[in-house]
Amino acid sequence: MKKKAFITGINGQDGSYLSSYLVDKGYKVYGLVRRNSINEHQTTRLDILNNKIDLSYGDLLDESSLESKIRKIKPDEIYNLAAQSHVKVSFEIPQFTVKTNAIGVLNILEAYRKFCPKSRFYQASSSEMFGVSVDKDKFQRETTKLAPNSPYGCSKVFSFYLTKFYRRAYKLFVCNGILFNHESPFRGTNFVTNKIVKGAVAIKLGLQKKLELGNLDAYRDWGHSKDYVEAMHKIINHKVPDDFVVASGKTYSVRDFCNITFKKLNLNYKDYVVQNKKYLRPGEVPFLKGDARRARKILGWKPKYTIHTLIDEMIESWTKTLSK
Ligand code: NAP
Ligand code: F7E
Repeated sequence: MKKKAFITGINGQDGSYLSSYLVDKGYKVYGLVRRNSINEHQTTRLDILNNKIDLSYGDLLDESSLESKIRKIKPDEIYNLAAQSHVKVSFEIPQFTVKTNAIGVLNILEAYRKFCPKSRFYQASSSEMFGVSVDKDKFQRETTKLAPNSPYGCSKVFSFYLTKFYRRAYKLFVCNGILFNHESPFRGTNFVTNKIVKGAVAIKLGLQKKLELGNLDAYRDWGHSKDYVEAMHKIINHKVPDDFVVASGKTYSVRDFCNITFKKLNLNYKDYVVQNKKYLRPGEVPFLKGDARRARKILGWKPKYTIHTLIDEMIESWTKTLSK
């Protein structure tokens, strides 16, 4: 019989790559989507999957929709990817962010505990939980102290500890992937990588003159979403429930990312990038670099993309879209 996976946040960046990955592996994939007033824009990232997945309406803040779906589907694996995932936006809508990313996780954990406790549960935890904390060797790893610096980071720390508690108290198969930034052509265009690549390509094509950004001196450890959803599957299929850091182990500043991207288009970023204070945050995470040695060693996870192949793919995608 086909294994069944239930994914919240299925129409987001990771949800769509994870769906393709699991469909290719022979899973029956079910997903939860929120009702949206423009129906045709809701699932564009899932277009290539046509009728191969089963979508239904629900919300992490609506317990009854979670309970009825989990009771009916009885999934083998639950991937909780739904979140208000934008860090800057979390300063503007902190209550909604915390309700979704913290209480929402409590809601789905309870539905799982009550109605499908034999299933396995993956929680999308984040390197934002480390916040301003870095080990002496300049890496963050599973043992690094958590010091979040945004409402988003705080909400993810709550759900991280909550899932660990459900594992300990109720002996459930609950695991966390502590994922560092991962990007793709499917990334929302208000996240910095896709904003930079889209802007640089638009400038190259003569469609835009300047690119406004915030803090150019923050460092991030960027990977590709395709590699990271593979890690999610390995984490949930490990023999014991555990928590793993997933990262490339390399770090670049936002300025470096601009430099690399514009250079690939034979442009100098200094001629086009301007700073606008409106993109600065009340709290910043200045430096992220993950040590994913445990995931590599124990799970055999190995990313295929580098920052260069990631940017090349994003440039190709935006060139196609903007040249139409
Ligand atoms: P994303 O593209 O923003 O997708 C988030 C998804 O969650 C969307 O499908 C969104 O639906 C859904 N959602 C938001 N609020 C919801 C609610 N109340 N009920 C049900 N669904 C809701 O994010 P992503 O990049 O794929 O990230 C997936 C998960 O990994 C998130 O939990 C994120 O916090 C976490 N994470 C991401 C990264 C990263 O670098 N990408 C790193 C670490 C952790 P709508 O389309 O209707 O808004
Ligand atoms: O910002 C700086 C900004 O919004 C990266 C989410 O997936 O990864 C993501 O969170 C850096 C920050 O991602 C602009 O200040 C400069 O230092 O692309 P971002 P993020 O905040 O790191 C973590 C791991 C998650 O879990 C989150 O869900 O870039 N930056 N100028 C800018 N950022 C944005 N968005 N826009 C700018 O104009």
